[in-house]
Amino acid sequence: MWPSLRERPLGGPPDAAVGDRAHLQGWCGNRIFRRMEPFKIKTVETIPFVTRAERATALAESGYNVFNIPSRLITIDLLTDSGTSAMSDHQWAALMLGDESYAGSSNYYRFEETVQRITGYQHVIPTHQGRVAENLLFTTVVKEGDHVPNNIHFDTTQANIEHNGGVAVNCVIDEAYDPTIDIPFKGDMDIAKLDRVLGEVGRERIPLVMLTITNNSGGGQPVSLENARQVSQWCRKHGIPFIYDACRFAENAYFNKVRGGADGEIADIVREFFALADGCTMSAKKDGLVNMGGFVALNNDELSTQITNMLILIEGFPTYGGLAGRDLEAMAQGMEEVLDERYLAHRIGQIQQFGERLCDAGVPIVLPVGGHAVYLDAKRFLPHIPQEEFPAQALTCALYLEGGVRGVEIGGLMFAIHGEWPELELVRLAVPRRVYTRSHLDYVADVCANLYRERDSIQGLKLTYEAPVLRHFTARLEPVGAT
Ligand code: P70
Repeated sequence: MWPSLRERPLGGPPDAAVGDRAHLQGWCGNRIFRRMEPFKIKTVETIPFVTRAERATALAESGYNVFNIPSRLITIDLLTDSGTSAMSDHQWAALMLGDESYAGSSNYYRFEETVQRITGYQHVIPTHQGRVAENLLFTTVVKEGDHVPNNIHFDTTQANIEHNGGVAVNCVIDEAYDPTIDIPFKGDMDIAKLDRVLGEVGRERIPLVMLTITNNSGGGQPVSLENARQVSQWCRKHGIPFIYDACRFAENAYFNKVRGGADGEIADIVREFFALADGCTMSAKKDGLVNMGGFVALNNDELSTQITNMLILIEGFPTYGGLAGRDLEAMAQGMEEVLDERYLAHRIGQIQQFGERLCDAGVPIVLPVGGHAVYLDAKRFLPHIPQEEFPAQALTCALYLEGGVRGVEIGGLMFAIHGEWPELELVRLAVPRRVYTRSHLDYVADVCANLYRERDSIQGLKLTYEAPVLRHFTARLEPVGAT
């Protein structure tokens, strides 16, 4: 039985010697202390404070879309954990090792060797971010009418598949759609759903199966090693390539260590995962701990050649792929640092604790707490707002107005694109890596709790502009009843 939020085993590094809540607590010899950041601060950035009146104006001018608000008007920015990490001193030092040769930069070779060692994949194709890796892969393998299963596709993956005439199919376990069900690996793929897709369209129409670790659209939930094995076996049986969307691979591995299913060093668990598949796309803006970067890594020679040819067309020469040499060096360093178990214990613990504070205040969130974010459940937060009036977007705007906190809607605005409304209406509060401390997140929890007490005053929204693809980035809205 998976224990309740406060009692569940969380694990920690082998030397922790503190029982089962190590990632909420610090460690030093055999004594237990409160958990602390396993780093100290070398450079600081002033946080903007703005008045409520200024925030109200900014919100109206943004078309009730927080993507349109300038960052100088944001107090705590939880829009995304992507490209927002603080780099380490070693990463900043790595930038000075930039070798900006057009061809054969030494930074590429370090990067290639690092990714090969971490993933075990032979071919390493750098891109400037994750969606380009997806674009390269899907334009190469997806044909009109093809179906691509995933646990849940993220918006850019789905859009890239559809842009190539394919159909993105979500095959996550049913439990993922109920924010109240608290099970350890809610990102797992439902193999019976894979069978169903296969039965409907046939093997030739499935160019690959993806698995997103952790499952971002479903609450940042991990995928178990056991489930990855099952997906791998299924793919091998049917001769279908298996590719990870690996943005948060290290967080996913850590969850497997503390929630059961895998033992040993994080690097070994990571290798075990990658060994089950044929390759991955990666946005290194997440677990690569850089502000820009990504890659495709693959074993298949022919596919890699095709993708590399496309890379030259749209990104650049294969040894830089849309990045400066120095960026490749920083990315290689980040890929190493993210495997540090002490860092991961801090990271996962920080978000767990943030989630606990919200639960204590009665704020409805997705359970269990995921890896990179806490997700507010807007359907339960704002039951008086019907889904057609974008409750999660209304809540996102209210959070900004209340405390200058920027989250992001993951609900109808992002995903209701073919007249079908998604099951989940969430506001994601994504935590940048190594950027905010406990007191920043305590402040956000207070803002959420205040708003929850005054939830009845929050109004729904209606669209005044939408783009044909990925509309949430540029949409404009206004409060229902405004005109
Ligand atoms: C996020 C960002 C990016 C992403 C991802 C998965 C599982 C691929 C990508 C694309 C996007 C975002 C969302 C809302 C606000 C800001 C940014 N996810 N696969 O925050 O990677 O961005 O490098 O092209 O999560 O989750 P890239």
